[in-house]
Amino acid sequence: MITITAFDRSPDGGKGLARDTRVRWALEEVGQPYQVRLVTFAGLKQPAHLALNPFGQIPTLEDGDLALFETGAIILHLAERYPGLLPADANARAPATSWMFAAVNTVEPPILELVTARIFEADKPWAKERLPLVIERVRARFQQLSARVGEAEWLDGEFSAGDLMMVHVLLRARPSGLLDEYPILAAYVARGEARPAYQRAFAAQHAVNTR
Ligand code: GTB
Repeated sequence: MITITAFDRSPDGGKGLARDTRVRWALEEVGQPYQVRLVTFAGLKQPAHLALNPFGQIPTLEDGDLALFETGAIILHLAERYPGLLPADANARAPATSWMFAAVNTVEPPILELVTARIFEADKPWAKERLPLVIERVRARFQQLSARVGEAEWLDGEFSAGDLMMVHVLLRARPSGLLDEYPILAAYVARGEARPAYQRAFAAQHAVNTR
């Protein structure tokens, strides 16, 4: 049985924004049952968890002999091992993995900066000057991504691990209101959230975080 780790209690209270949600979603898409080991913030920095993730973070995934960290690696592993998240043809797989990397490497960084600026640095004397710069960097990426999505349902043909990653990355920007400035992206995210696999993943993490 696959085991993942998640926050014992996510700071978002179950809104699905912590990264275990994207791994739960991938597991639901490929139809693999899994169990969850909940870890406290103190537990993340203990040797047992550091052996799984040297950075002391969730999520991790254990599958047989494998112990993985980093959601990109975890979801790529699931997508390669189990059908449902990548096309069978190798040439068609490559663009989907491009989108996975684009999500975590190109779109997620400015969103994380935004979260940092809005929440963790909000009390700094320079926060008011920095925030507009960070917002503009998010808008630039959203403009580019929105132009690419256009009228398409998904990023490149069928729904793939690239869409799963991108939708979950974008969700983190929703509380700021910036996502809703881009109706194409807001609709794209809503299509992801409407998937039954996402609904099951969301419900599972919500149950943990509202218990
Ligand atoms: N690059 C890594 C990956 O993709 O797996 C990043 C993993 C990561 O940032 N994990 C976070 C963590 O363990 C949880 S998701 N943090 C604890 C620590 O570093 O000590 C980040 C997160 C946390 C909370 C919310 N929230 O409450 O809304 C959203 C996202």
